[in-house]
Amino acid sequence: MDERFKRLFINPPCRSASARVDYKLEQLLQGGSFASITLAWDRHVELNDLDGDKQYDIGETFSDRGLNNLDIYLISTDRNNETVCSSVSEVDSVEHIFCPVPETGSYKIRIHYRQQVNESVQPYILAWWTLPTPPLIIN
Ligand SMILES: [Ca+2]
Ligand SMILES: [Ca+2]
Repeated sequence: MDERFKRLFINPPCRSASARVDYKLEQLLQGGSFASITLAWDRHVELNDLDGDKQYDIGETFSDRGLNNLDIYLISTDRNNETVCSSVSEVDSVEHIFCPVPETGSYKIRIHYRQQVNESVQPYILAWWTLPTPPLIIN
């Protein structure tokens, strides 16, 4: 894996439910290569703070406030924003895509905040690895 092409973004917030955030890939992706994309976020829990000190102490518990539903897509911008691959679990806190790039061209990654279960702002982490086209060499 070439580290030059590994990108990581930490905690850009979605503004509200049904929000979409697009990350346009700067370089063309090579047809026949594979794209690996992973999105992760936390389940929202609240501390049952028995002594009111706003810190966890032994014997205290957490209440599960549920999991907001985020999905990811790999989209071809050359093909009028056609979805190439998607990861759209309704229950998990991770979405992962590993799929072939159908043809050399421009692509973007879309995060879709599909369903709000707790807070409207949902931090997440997105990482991806792709194989851009080799640079054109002119002699
Ligand atoms: Ca406490
Ligand atoms: Ca999902």
